[in-house]
Amino acid sequence: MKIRFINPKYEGSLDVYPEMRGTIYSYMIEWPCFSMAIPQLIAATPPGIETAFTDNKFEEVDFDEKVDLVAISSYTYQAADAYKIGDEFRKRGVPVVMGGYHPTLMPEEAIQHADSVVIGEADEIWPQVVKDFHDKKQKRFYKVSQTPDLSKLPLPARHVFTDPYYVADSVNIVRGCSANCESCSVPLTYGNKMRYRPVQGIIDDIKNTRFEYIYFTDEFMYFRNQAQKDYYKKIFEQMIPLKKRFCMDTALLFWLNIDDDMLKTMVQAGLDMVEPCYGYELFLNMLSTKPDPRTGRSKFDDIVDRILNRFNKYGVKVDWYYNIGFDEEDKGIFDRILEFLNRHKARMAEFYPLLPHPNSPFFKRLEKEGRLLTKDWSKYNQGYVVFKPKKMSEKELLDGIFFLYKEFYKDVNKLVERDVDYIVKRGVEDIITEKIKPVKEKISIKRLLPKATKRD
Ligand code: B12
Ligand code: SF4
Repeated sequence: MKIRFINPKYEGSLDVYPEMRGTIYSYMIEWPCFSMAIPQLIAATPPGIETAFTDNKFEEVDFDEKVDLVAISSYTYQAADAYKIGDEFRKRGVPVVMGGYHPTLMPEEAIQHADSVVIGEADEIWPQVVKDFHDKKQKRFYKVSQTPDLSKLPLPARHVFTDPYYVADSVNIVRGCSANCESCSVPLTYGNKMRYRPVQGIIDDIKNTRFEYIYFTDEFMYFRNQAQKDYYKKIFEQMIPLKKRFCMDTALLFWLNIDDDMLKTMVQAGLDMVEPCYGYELFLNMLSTKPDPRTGRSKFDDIVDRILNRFNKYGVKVDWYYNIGFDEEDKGIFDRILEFLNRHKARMAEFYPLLPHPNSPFFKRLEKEGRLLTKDWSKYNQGYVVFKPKKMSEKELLDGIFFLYKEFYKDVNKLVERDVDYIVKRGVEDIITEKIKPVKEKISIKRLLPKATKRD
């Protein structure tokens, strides 16, 4: 039996803006890592079954290939393509199974394009699904009733990512998020109880990575209580000899809770960059409070300064990640964000229109209020505005985001400093082959080149 796994293609968020398409900006924003869904499923596939992988972002799908089962993984922004791929294979009589966030959130929709849909985390149920297809006894739906035992996760099959475009490894530590942000689908698919993978499994997984750079796929690393801090400390201590560099998503405010000893351990373990996934709502609303006109500063500025001073001391970068378009936010938000970033001498930032993930409380509220503009899932990639913002028009939101990119990166040195290997590798190669336009002549290829990380 042969199974072909497919990761459908998706449009880069910035490729949506005509002026940005094909510029180095679009490379900069697109992260160089991959989803662990398919590597995890390949690892869980029973022995004796042949597996193959197509990453449709980089390779064409061969619809005429002779395979016994096609397994498609799909996030919402990939769903439209996932469905096309499913339809094509089914037209040719090849059975299709779908899973992932989107089919989990919209199983009745996904089943129109597949023979089976797996709802939830498939790690443990997968061998049974494969057996059922093998015996031609597959069910329409497989609903995972019990979350998998994370201590038993096999090491993901990282070798499938052979495409030279990848330059970082993804590593998953926690499943679930208790922040319960209104717009997000993580609590809906994984639940709001944080489930921690045992330290040893994570270290073994990291030892198995192929790149120097690691992106921790946990949406939100918590350091709220001692038990959480102790858990992460154990991971970071054991990472020190592995000589990695890593980026993590977190809430900046938690860093007030982190002592110097912990921060030093993280830096020794390779902490390179922090990306705030600030329970988006919470943090942004604080930021959007207008500064005191007398001082030009908000109360929040002092806290940010304290945190940033510590990061600067250890050379840790912050990538300010914004979702914009919350109900409280008016047209003034763009200037306020820019002023805030400039006040804090920020070097990196990304800006996106807020995304109502399907079936999230925000999505349902927008539907009820008649503010949802489209259910064309290919537009759910945070390049488009898919809902009507409360205090501005869709165009104002999109234009505001474009304004932020242009203004924030007016100093092109900032772009150069954003030394994510991916920009270096893809961006430089493509500048040389003239596939993309550098933002300005000033971006020096020589300055970029030495930073490239080699694959082994
Ligand atoms: C890695 C990652 C990426 C990578 C690669 C994505 C890719 N498709 O290849 C990159 C960096 C490119 C990316 C980009 C984006 N991402 Co992203 N990303 C992630 C992240 C951090 C990790 C994914 C992962 O590895 N999970 C671990 C695996 C093991 O879990 P899993 O996918 O759920 O798989 C399990 C089950 O779902 C199921 N399953 C999955 N597939 C299949 C298939 C079959 C056949 C079966 C049976 C079962 C099954 O079994 C698996 C094992 O249990 C997630 C957050 C998260 N923690 O999940 C966000 C996430 C997927 N991203 C999200 C978003 C919104 C984006 C962006 C729009 C962000 C942005 N602002 O640009 C962009 C979109 C693309 C673009 N325009 O650039 C959302 C998607 C929400 C949704 N409803 O789909 C997520 C969930 C984050 C969030 N906060 O909600 N992303
Ligand atoms: S947006 Fe981030 S912090 Fe909020 S629920 Fe989703 S994953 Fe958790």
